[in-house]
Amino acid sequence: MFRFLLPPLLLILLTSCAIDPPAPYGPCPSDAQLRWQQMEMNMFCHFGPNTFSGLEWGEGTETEDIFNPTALDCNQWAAVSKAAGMKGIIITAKHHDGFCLWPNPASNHTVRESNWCEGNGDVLRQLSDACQRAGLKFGVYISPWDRNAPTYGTPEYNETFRRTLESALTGYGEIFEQWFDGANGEGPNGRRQEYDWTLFNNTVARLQPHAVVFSDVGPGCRWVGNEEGRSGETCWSRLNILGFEPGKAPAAELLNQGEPDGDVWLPVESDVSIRPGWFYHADQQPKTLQQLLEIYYTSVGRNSLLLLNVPPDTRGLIAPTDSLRLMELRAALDSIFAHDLAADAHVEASNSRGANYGAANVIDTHYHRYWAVADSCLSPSITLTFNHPVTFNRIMLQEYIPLGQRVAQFEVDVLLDNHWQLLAHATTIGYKRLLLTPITTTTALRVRFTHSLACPVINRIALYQDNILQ
Ligand code: FUL
Repeated sequence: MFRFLLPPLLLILLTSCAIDPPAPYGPCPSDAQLRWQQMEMNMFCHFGPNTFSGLEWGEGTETEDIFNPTALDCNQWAAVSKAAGMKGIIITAKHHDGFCLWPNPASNHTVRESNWCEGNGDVLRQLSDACQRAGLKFGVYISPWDRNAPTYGTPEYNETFRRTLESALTGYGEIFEQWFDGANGEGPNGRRQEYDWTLFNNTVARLQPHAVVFSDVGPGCRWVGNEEGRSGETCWSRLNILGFEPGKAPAAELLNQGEPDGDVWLPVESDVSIRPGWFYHADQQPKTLQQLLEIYYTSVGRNSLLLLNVPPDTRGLIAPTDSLRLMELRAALDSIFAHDLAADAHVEASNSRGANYGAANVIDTHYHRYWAVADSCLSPSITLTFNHPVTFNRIMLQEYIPLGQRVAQFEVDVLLDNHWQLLAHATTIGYKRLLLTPITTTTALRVRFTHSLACPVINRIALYQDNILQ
């Protein structure tokens, strides 16, 4: 009889000894938001009548035939994006001019009405297929502002837009992100539209439950507040959104920095173009490698996802200047981040929650292993000691955001001539924080968490050397 009771008893004893993980703090990311944040860098493609007219905001009066790419090849977009290390592509399926890059049954201003491919072309089909083949995720920008739709400015338009969403979100497989622009100008008859955001968001949620919805205020992720790829030095993935909507958003600074007590989890997306314009213009040049690296540090390195726009040209191809620049960026990022100089450090912390939550987890690359401390410990420190002097100028820290964002302030010291010296200080960490420091050689590095909203939960600390952007 005891023989049978023993195993369950042991199990109960063992589980009661296991230490609980820290309880989630505040709003936390959904699975879809976490997967989205882990993508880190995606490609935006602005493509449509503006590519051919040279405008940035088409009038909506352009003839459909203006859309006439001579050598469209979405496999080339996907190949470039993949080789650059992007994880997904978002295309302007409909920009403000109203032209649809797919034969949208809710519109008469689409590829179907053009001579391109004798009216049988479908850019969304080509791109979604290309993404699937390349192992990339696929997303759509669909502008609610429409300078062509005859019903724009009347309640009927909301229904037209719902049907537009329905068509784009059902015919092309899984959509990882729905991009809603906040722009709300005049329609063809000079009227503005009262958007039914509840209807729009519900439609996306119903048809693509895993899609992250971008707008000024989400609900999936938020605009960074500028078009320069610059997230706040302090950047909380939380925001108070009550009373706001796309186009009627909180101040840019608030979008940029978020709020530690925000009522929802709303991570930041930094959208920026590789060129001065969003659409391709033959007389414009892509940003330099240095500029792109800076953008990487101020977006991905500041708790944001980077959505880098690379506009295809009038042939329907990514220009060689741009793909070359992207390959340079990839090579630079690989050379900087391929080798974690702290990977074999000896790690000790002032506090640990116990087994499974040890300090050494910060050099473990498994995402779900993290260092955690006792609930009451709000300002712990952690020390990494190296066998040999290590030379670096970049520090990467990651908070384990599935349990919320907690760290509000921290300082980094290095051991120089047997004395701890302050090297860097910063505020938030979030999903990922990259600190740029002067080139430093040391045998030990210490991070002191000086202000946290709840006990810090850290899943990674790494050191790198960047010889490109000093
Ligand atoms: C803005 C639009 O007005 C621009 O044309 C572009 O699409 C950019 C990404 O969003 O609000």
